[in-house]
Amino acid sequence: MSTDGASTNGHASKAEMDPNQNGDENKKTYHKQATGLAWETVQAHSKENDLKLYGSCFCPFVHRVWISLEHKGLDYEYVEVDVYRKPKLLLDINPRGLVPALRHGEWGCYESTVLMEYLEDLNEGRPLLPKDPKLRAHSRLWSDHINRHIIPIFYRYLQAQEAKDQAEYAKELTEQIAKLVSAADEQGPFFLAGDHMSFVDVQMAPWVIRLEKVLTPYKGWPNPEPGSRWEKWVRAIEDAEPVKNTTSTDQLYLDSYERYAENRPNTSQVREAINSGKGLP
Ligand SMILES: N[C@@H](CCC(=O)N[C@@H](CS)C(=O)NCC(=O)O)C(=O)O
Repeated sequence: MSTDGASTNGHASKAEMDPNQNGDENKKTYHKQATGLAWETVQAHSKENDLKLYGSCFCPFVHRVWISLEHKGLDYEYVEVDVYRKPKLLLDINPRGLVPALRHGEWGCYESTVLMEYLEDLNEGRPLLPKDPKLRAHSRLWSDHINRHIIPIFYRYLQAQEAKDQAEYAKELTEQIAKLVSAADEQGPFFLAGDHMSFVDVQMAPWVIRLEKVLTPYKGWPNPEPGSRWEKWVRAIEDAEPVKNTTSTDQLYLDSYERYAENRPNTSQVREAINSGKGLP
């Protein structure tokens, strides 16, 4: 596959246009192949394997599972799918047609948090959940906070077209992140004490990356305050090898999220859920 083809640079020729472009070839669309270090990781994991991650390179939910696989150092195969054209091999695992999906031998499953738990339960490679039951519950509690209170507001804010709404959602996102940070170990740099990434860090990492690479350019989301605990955490996440090795170059995120930033029709199930006030898929 070429790295600079029409379907990988965010533009597409008329014949290849995606539904979210709504017939306008000048609109950027989602990338269909990772770039930068993430592309190197795809290539290093292109060989047939019993454990397969079906993913789309721009997707933050996929990013979670991918970071987990890299953190654990498991053998796996990364399979890129065009999630809006829903190949049968994806629908066979996930009738909802969402990525990430995982196949392990004959068995398949989906939902990013469930998949992270599954990989944890394999007890192979570096764990992400701590041993202590109370710390495990603490990790699950704050993962739930991310899923319920941070991710929906991230999309609501990104899709908001009115300045008034953007200001309201920026405030709410700031408050929800502040709650998460206040639950983190005081020193860090990660969520739990000690110098290692764990479950909550991986749950949050894809959105840490997209705050800077998507929400800042499109909606003016501010950089973390210098010297703050939040800044320390953001830098630790960005510098973690499993995160770096699964992150593409900035342009991929800029192009892939233009449809959300413009709240364009035919973008995704996530966009529809936000606009109709329903829970995320
Ligand atoms: N709750 C799911 C959400 C996954 C999800 O929304 N994935 C998006 C891509 S980022 C998707 O598959 N969209 C397909 C569609 O909108 O049809 C999870 O945590 O895995």
